[in-house]
Amino acid sequence: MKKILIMAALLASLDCLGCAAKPAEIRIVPAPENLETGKGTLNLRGISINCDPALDMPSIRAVRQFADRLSLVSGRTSSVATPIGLARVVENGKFKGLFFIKDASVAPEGYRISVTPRSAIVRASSFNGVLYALQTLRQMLPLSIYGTKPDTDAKWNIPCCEISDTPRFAYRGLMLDCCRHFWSVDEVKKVLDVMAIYKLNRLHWHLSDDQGWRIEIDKYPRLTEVGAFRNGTMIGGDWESNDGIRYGGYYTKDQIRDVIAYAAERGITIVPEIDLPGHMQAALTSYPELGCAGSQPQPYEVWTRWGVSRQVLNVGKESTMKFLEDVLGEVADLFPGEYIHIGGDECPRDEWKTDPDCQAKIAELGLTGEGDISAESRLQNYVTARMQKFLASKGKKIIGWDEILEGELSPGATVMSWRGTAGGIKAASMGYDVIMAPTTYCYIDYVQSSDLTAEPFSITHQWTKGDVAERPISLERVYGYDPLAEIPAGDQSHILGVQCNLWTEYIATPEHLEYMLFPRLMALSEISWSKPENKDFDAFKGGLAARQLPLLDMFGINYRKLDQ
Ligand code: TNX
Repeated sequence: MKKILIMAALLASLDCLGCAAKPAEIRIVPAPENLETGKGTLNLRGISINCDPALDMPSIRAVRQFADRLSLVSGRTSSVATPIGLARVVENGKFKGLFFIKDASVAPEGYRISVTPRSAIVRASSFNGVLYALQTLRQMLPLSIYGTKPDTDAKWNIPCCEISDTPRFAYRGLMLDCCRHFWSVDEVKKVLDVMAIYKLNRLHWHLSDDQGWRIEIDKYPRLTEVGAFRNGTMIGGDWESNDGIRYGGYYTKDQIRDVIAYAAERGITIVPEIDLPGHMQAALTSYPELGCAGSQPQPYEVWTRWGVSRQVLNVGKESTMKFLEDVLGEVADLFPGEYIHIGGDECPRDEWKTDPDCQAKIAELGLTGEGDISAESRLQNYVTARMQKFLASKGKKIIGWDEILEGELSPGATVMSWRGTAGGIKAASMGYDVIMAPTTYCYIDYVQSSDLTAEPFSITHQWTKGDVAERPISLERVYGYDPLAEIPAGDQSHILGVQCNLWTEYIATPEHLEYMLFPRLMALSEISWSKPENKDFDAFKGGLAARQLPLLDMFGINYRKLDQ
């Protein structure tokens, strides 16, 4: 791609960009694979829109929504027709208008846009491809295309250009921790809205943890009656404190179905996570019989502090396995995606060492320790393998945090590399699929600049002595990550993609959540979608200032200001 900056003199009249005097530069985020601009523009105001009837209904619906919005904001109606034989008509090149054509030769999720002064032709093979073409078109239009008020002063032109675009990775994800702090359905939808604009396609929804169980499970009502609420929360970084305020919440199955459908309309698949067999204190509080003998302290309580709880599931009991299969069964029935995340991280195995059921299970399975891998560690392998097999019977594949790689892991599991990149590199070399989400680049709960005095209290403040953070996860740091760096060429096909994780121990309000998400989410968009040769931090940052951050302002979304 020669240049991804579109000199859009046509946008010069846009008041909301505050740049009426000089031509605005727009830079599509994420940077497309190929974009060549030509001479002239095409006016979309009142343009007739034609959709290939071979496109699926969701695609046609998405085009209609675009047309309705364009009609509203531009003040002239654009109607959508679905004439038979459209593809052939377009081949003749004689017609005026905006055309959406199904073209099987376009890569999955990819799209092509060809704009002349008479017509714009969009080609895609899939629903996501159509959505992404529409997102790119929006980014070429005045900002008011995202609004709901007529902006008849604006020029509804797009530049003549040729775009062909495909994502670098199939998995472009964000993890949202709804356990440490709970985020309403509306807040989750707000995040999905922005993810869709930036062509992200997976929301990893962290739904269970020590500090709260967030998903309704019919067979185990106490998970939400009891496990969804804690009696207070530690204050700031003080481990011994407790604000004494009951805190919690959960999603009903109907709410979850609503979020799944909302995400699907935006091309986003939800990956639900039930974190097991550690991070289970909320479940243990709901059903203490799932715990280990002698577990202390008693009674169990939904945790009011952060950190790694030593109280874990008693996986030696068959009844615990049944609990897990029942829960995962309901989760699998609810979520249509192919992956269920089963956690697996940070499971201290001390309780298993003295629990008679766990020791009996270890003996029954003939598990022995070897080198770094203890018999208890192998017991966790057994749990992972059983859940993997159970979920396979429901047509689902598992993802686990990189701890699942310790010991033995059955083929077909996907490893999410979080403790740096080493786990991902190793897993890929062993033939497992991998999603890269290393703390070193992708942990957006970490602070965004080294000056801790200038940032809201975060997990970095908690763990750093003094006022200077050594390795902030700045916008530039996220942007600079290449998920394929260090991966030998032969293993690269196993890297499904990349994800940023937003853990929320120290994030209690939507404003703070948004501050941590943006604009780092746009950097994630670019590292997951764009080819490295098309990345350019300065141009990206310029585009944020000129266009993407004003868009967040328009939506009333908070974000961290750019460093000068
Ligand atoms: C580690 S990442 C965790 C989380 C914490 C996070 C804080 C992972 C699999 N486990 O439980 O919230 O660190 O950054």
